[in-house]
Amino acid sequence: MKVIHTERHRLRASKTELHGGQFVPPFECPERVEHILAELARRGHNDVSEPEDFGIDPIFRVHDAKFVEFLQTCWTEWQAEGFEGEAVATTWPSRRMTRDVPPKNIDGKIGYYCLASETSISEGTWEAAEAGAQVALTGAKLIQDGARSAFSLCRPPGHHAAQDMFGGYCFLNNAAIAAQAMRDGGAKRVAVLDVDFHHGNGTQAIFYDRDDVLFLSLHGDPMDAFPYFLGGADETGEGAGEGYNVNYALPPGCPYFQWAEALDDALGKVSAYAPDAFVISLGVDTFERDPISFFKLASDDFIDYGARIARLGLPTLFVMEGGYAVAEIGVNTVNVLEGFSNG
Ligand code: SP5
Ligand code: ZN
Repeated sequence: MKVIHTERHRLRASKTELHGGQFVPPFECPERVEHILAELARRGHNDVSEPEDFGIDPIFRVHDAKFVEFLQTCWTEWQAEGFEGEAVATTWPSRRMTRDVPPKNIDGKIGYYCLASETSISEGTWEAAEAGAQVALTGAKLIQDGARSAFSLCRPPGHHAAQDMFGGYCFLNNAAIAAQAMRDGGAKRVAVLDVDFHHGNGTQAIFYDRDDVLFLSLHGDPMDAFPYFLGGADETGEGAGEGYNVNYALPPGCPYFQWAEALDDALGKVSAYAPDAFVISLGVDTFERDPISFFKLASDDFIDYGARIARLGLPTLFVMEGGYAVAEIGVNTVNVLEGFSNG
């Protein structure tokens, strides 16, 4: 399977994450990619290439122009304000504060565009996120050109980012940008299946009123897990998109057999939809020893579910999302890809 990767992911290297009331080193760190690359090499997957540059237009197909401009200028404006730490939101347009106008001041503007303050913005964040989107777009192009599968090794991840919101370690929605590019490149229908532990709230929001992109997500029940405010089974789409959004909210301690039951149900819906292309938002934070998640998948389970995905026989793009058990992230990720390729 072709792998797309760029070292520019390293430009995303914030020093802080607000976690349990303290600033800690971020769970979402450059070492994650190092472990995945090392495991790919160890198991003979040497077809690794650099992304092409598709420019900014395919990003604007998914994200609002003002939001993109905010991401591009946030760090400079934050420093100009005289702040010494990394850029962290502290004030939001919450309930009964919904004037819906982005403030001029960066301290207000970051809150306007932020969905979770664990994610700090720092030097290089925009550049890394932009490069990650190109990694996703390059994978989409490979699929459009006839590849059976490809792996876009995106970092930072993307599935929490919506049209005009960042957070949950995400800035640009790589999977959504890839899916939209496939549509623009001639695919009539695209299915996006999100197997990251967390609900793909951004991808859901982007495609919620559309029937040309089916979105399905398996995740920790939002009553118990981040992002808390979206991801219920009752969210089924709206307008033309009614029936084209499917959430599987799973309980704390969820074992593989129960997760796989949800997966099989989701794959049945994808098959019935008969998409021209399939995008997998691949987070491996479903792993039993993930430090911030609560599912109980073992490393071998990742091989099994990769094979189940392969049985649909669809052109499939894997887009990297989360996974924070850093020592095991390579094994778990490559297990999915090999399960798919051998399945
Ligand atoms: C892409 C992705 O996986 N983003 C995840 C962002 C999660 N950020 C907030 C995590 C809060 C976790 N609280 C866990 C408590 C563990 N005991
Ligand atoms: Zn996640």
